[in-house]
Amino acid sequence: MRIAVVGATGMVGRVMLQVLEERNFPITEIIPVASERSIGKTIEYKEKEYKIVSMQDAVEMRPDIAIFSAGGETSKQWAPKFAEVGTTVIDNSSAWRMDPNCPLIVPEINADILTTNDKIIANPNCSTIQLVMVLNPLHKKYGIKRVVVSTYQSVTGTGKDAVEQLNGEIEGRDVAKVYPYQIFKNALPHCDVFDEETGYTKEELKLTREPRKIMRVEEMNITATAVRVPVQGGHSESVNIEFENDFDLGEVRKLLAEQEGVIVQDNPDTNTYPMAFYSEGKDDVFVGRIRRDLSQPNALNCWIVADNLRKGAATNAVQIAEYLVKHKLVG
Ligand code: 2RA
Repeated sequence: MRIAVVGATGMVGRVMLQVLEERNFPITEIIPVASERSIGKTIEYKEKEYKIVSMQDAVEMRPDIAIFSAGGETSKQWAPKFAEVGTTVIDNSSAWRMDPNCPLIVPEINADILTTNDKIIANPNCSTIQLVMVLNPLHKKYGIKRVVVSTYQSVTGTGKDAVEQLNGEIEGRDVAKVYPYQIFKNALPHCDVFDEETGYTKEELKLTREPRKIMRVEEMNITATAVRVPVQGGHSESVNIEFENDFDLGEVRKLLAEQEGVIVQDNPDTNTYPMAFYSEGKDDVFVGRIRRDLSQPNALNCWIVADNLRKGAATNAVQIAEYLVKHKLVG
């Protein structure tokens, strides 16, 4: 397989290359693509140097798959150009996620809808992926009526400039260039930009819309508040789920434990619960603090954590690529 990684020098792009190598993806050639200022530099993949090329050069090289993490504008402009030459694009931006002609995929949930006709495949938002990995098995068993989610999102979701502010290292960095306020010793109820019509941020609207498309459930109501916190390891989410029907807590834990890609960490007696710090570098979605909602029948609370750069972005995209290869949908 000839694989282009578009945005190869960014935080997610670098993790994509790492995950491709770790999982020994069947690659004959890596085509790293980055901004003009990086063209000509090299990246290392499996102890071999690959020169960074321009977007146009990468299109002309006709890779089998192009995995994008380069922002929505770049995806809107270049994903169709790759598709026109027969490349299958897996895009990590929000550009194509709600496009009715583009599948939005979490492999453990809906990869079965993929066909050879899908030339632009959208990778969901990081906070969506970890959420639906828990919602889906429970919805299939009990039917979900409503979800209320509050997120506690790592600064790695913003990028390397934000990470430098994590420890208050804001000398030489304009705080306002990254966030409207310092993130150090703070929490900002502001991820992405505000939507004028609803007062939600775009991050919150992604959480209310993407799960329904992935899970193929139109009537599931979701509301969200997305908060940025000075954490590096991953995103955390406090989730309240109201079901159509009653449930057995033991069965809930069993369903989640049996879900591929989910690990239940849940024992108050031993202070066992998921934490962002310990999720860093891992590909699983961790769930704990599972308990009935004492204020509402047929409802429960839980706490969901995942590394937003891995299962929340790079690993999910690579798993989509693996599915395409396994089912002979590319190459
Ligand atoms: C964030 N989910 O965390 C967004 C984009 N990675 O900022």
